[in-house]
Amino acid sequence: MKLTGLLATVVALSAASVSAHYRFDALIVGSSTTAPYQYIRQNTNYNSPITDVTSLDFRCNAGGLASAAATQTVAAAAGSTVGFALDQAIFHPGPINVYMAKAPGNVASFDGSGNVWFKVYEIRPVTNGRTSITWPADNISSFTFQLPSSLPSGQYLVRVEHIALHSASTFGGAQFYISCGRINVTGGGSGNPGPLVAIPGVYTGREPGIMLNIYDPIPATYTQPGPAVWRG
Ligand SMILES: *[C@@H]1O[C@H](CO)[C@@H](O)[C@H](O)[C@H]1NC(C)=O
Ligand SMILES: *[C@@H]1O[C@H](CO)[C@@H](O)[C@H](O)[C@H]1NC(C)=O
Ligand SMILES: [Cu+2]
Repeated sequence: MKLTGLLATVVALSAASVSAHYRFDALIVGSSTTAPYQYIRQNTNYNSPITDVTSLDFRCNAGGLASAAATQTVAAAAGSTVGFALDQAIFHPGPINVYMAKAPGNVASFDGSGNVWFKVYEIRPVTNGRTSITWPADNISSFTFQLPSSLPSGQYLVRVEHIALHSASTFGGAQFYISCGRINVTGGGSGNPGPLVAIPGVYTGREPGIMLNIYDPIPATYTQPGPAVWRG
């Protein structure tokens, strides 16, 4: 009995530590951090990472399409500052990409399928001729960026991915930490965001910035995965 109880505790504790990954759980609008999962679609996998870039879960994380109805939409003016906050600091090395997709109607019923996603922001590593590679996203608990002022008004999904690269030297080794939020862009312009990609579809998993060894040898350069950032 005692041993079984102890084993159960050990199993529960190790499950807890496996599940204790950082999550992008809140949107930042202007200078306010919103409540966890108020405007972010809740996932159901305790944020064990997504590693299959062709999976539907790659779009908005496991459960992220099903939780659409429970999520609210926050207003943010084109040209204003938005961002993501995490429940704990990022603790794996890797870059960040943020994509947005405009819903044809109400974002509450938008599943983000099709060639609808453009990149709006990225955080790249800093390389130094094979002597070092550092990751500005390491250890951060939030980040913000500016929405282009020519971004058209309307309702959008905004999707963040942190690509953890500590075991990325083999296919499928990169770990994606993903969340989708909902923003109603107001006061927008007549820009034409692009290039547009599908998610999943944007990556094969064999990109030089997804399947690589970041330790030995230290990469001389790094190729950020995905399309160029649309700057409006
Ligand atoms: C991360 O941040 C914490 C708290 O500010 C600090 O103690 C720690 O040294 C930082 N770690 C890295 C790798 O920068
Ligand atoms: C989005 O903003 C527009 C303009 O303020 C407003 O009319 C509309 O009701 C908003 N929609 C949502 C879903 O918040
Ligand atoms: Cu991990």
